[in-house]
Amino acid sequence: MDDRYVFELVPLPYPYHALEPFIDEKTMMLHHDRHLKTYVDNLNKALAPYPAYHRWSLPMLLKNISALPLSLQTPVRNNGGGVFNHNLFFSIMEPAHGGKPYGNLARAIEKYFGSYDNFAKQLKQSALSVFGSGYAWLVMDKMGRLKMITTHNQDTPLPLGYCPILLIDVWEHAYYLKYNNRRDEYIDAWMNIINWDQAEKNYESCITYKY
Ligand code: MN3
Repeated sequence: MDDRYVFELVPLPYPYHALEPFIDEKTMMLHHDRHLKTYVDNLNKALAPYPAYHRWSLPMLLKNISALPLSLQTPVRNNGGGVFNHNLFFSIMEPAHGGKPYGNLARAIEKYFGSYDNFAKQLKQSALSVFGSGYAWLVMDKMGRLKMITTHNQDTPLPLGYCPILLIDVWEHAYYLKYNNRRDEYIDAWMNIINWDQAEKNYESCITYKY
């Protein structure tokens, strides 16, 4: 995948039904084929008249949002953020097999959160605390420390200087069909389908490249 204009709809890395029973097939179809596709299309539309930014990667655009022309800032923030967040979100899930963090990330989670159970509890609290639409994140700060943060709408942690490791989407479109207003049940279910291999890779690349 080329991470520059013209952006493409990245295929889901598993079938739509692969996350059942935790996330239903219909939600995954709508979430990927409609919601993400709309962000991709609108990001391309917004960037089309600005060839100067066609060589910028998506993380570059998002990290340097305040350096963009004013008329580009909101569309990139909303649609560029929508593309970045969803590609990361879909890649950080996988069919459940009872996985837990391992390796360097597991050691870092123990160091900064005490234990996996405590980490899971805090992530749930964080995700419940998002008012309206947004995300709860596990990120690495510039000192290499793990932190939990929340963002609203399609904002990303990149302008804040954080490197993303994993995130949970708590927009209603992520869970409403199956869980209705029961966000807490969705979060509990979601903890079963975290792709810890990918989370470990993200952590390693945060350490190597920083953002
Ligand atoms: Mn979403």
